[in-house]
Amino acid sequence: MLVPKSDLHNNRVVIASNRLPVNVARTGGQLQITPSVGGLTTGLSSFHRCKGGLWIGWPGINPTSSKTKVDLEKTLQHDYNCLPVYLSASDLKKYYYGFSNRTLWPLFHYFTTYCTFNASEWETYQKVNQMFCQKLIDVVRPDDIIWIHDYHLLLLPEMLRSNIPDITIGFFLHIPFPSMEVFRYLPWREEILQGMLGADLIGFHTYDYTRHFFSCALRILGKEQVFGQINSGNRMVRVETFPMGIDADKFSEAATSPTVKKEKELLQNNLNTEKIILSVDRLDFTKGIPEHLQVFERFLEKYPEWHGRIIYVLLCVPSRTKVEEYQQLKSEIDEIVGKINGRYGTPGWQPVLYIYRSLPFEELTALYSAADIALVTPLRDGMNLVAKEYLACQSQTKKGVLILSETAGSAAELGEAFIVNPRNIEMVGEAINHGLSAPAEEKEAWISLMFQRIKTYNIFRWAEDFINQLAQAREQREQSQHRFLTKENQAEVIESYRRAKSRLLLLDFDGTLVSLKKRPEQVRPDSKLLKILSALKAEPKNTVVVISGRDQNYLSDWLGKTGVDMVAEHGTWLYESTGGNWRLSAENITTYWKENFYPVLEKFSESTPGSFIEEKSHALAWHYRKADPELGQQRTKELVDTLRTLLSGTSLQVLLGNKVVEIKPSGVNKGKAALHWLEKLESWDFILAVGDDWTDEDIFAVLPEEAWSIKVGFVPITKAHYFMSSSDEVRNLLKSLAGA
Ligand code: ADQ
Repeated sequence: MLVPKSDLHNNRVVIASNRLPVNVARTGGQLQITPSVGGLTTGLSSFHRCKGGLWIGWPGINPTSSKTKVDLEKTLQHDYNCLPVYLSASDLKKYYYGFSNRTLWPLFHYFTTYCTFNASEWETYQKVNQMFCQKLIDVVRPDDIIWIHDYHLLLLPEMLRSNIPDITIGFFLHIPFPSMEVFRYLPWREEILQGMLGADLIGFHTYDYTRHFFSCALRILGKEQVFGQINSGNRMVRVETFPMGIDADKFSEAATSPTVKKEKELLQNNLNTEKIILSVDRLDFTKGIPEHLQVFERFLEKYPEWHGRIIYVLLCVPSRTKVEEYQQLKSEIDEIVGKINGRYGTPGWQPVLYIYRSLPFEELTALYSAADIALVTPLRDGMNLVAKEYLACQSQTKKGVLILSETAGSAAELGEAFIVNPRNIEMVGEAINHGLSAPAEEKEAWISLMFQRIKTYNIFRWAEDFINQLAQAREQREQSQHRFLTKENQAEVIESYRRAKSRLLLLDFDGTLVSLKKRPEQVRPDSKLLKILSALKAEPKNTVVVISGRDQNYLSDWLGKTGVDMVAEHGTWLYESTGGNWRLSAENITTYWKENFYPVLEKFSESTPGSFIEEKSHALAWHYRKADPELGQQRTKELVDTLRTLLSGTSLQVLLGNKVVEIKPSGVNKGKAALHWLEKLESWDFILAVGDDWTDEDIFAVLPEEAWSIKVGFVPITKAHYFMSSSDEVRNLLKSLAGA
């Protein structure tokens, strides 16, 4: 693992999220500032308070008078380190209630039938992301760390990157990243992925979300991940899993504080019950609140011995109250609560205590510490911090039981909880019953183990971990940026070419002189390229060699007229213009083996639609460029495993190229071929080697230190000294050399 040279811990962190950690509302003509609710802000606020920095986002209000706006901005900045982005009612309607909460939120939580796909809302979503971008551009300093949060701002990383290319950007998604099969519904899926890839580091709560993101990047953008990184133009983007924590000590200490103890006593006296079950949720369809109630109703039906002895406290905080589905959900919940209380309640016992508001911290922690069972069973949840907050509040008494949904991100960390399928009403009811009778020592053991984990990987460790990884990503980007061939470097190349008396140019073909196409047979060198190659060849001081994986016929047909030297089939065949004939690079190269291996490749082709075999004179290649990318990767692993076993003890080797697996005689590679020319002179005055593929690494490996070696496209590991972005850039450089 790379150790960051530049530690980012002293740099200012600028957080950007839809909502600020405080909410501004007008009550009785006065502006009231209160903490915002919701997992993102409650979690991150502790970090922000401790770290300082700046937080930009929507304050919850759009004052009409510009003086109020300015005054509020001053107060927010001075007292809370916050900077407001004011949004108009129409922007909010389309960007927040619309695209964010009626498209992205339901889609990412697998509620596809709730999704609307509206082009005008999408436009506003882009516009608001642009507004956040402008706000950041106005205030950021070059050394700032920009930390963008959540699904409202998925386009912001790339927008900011294109305006400030060198800025350090982290992005964290607080909700699930859905599987490819669901994500692909989104009409603007490419734009969303590209938007996220503007960051240096992208973080998700669980490995499943990370896996889904990789799969979408591969299938939708054709971008493969290599060691957890995705190539995005001239940069690598890291993608990592960071399960978000809470300020565990704050909750744990609060639970035993005198104020909270008093609150708890008051609560217990008022409720006057043997056992308490508690749910704490934002009122949202993903949280499965009607299902919680169904579970409790079924529990009462199945276990009548608990009648009059247990109360279910259902605490819901109002959320997105302007969205129709949320209003309907609220009515549904009201109705079910009424039904259960009507059916089972008695003059002295009300089974469900339903609270529909945000509670102050002390009351919330009192409830957490009084509850015997926390029913945390969302239908789908990115992480769910309530589960962790409950455990922290139980860390002293250790009397509680956590029932946790398998579809909440936190289930990946909290394995000692009763993990349930939230839609299986019987299963959850039984878990409640077991939880109520669980032996004290078992409960103690479970809570101790889980609390230890959330105490260690708390919100501060989580943020530190993210910032550390971001520092490494930035370091890597800076190092790699230095290796892109700048204008000055190009001038040096041209100058050293000009001065040289003997020059060797070793050039790969596909992806280097011409850009890659889905069907290799469609690639034809155009007249401009042929002109450049002819001009370079015509210069007597030059030796120009095109080193390719293609066969001799293709190269002769298309490049023969330029007079350049050529290498076909990755070094099997050599052609020197002085000799005028193709010849094998070594005498002992055989072909009899092909008939044994062809059936093996045939089997893989049959089971991988879209893949095909190419038979070369001395090699067999299995191409999967047109196959399903994930299946292609999987089959490649299987094929390589199979071939490695079959090839051991033979004089053959397996070569992995760009979406191709090739079997060929061992000892033949582009590097060996390059040596043939390199060794022609004791020392060349000027050597240039350019290639884009793994197979070109063999050329870079045999070059003397002073050679100019250029990799086309960015990869984290290469033996080449420099990078160029595209084959167009390579051609421009060659054109300049030809003219020099
Ligand atoms: P949320 O969907 O808001 O967060 P969650 O993680 O459970 O979900 O956080 C809810 C927060 O609101 C908790 O801190 C809780 O204490 C607080 N809260 C809930 N009801 C309350 C009430 N009545 N009074 C006071 N406070 C209340 C999103 C994602 C989650 C992810 C978080 C953090 O949907 O999956 O865990 O972000 O990344």
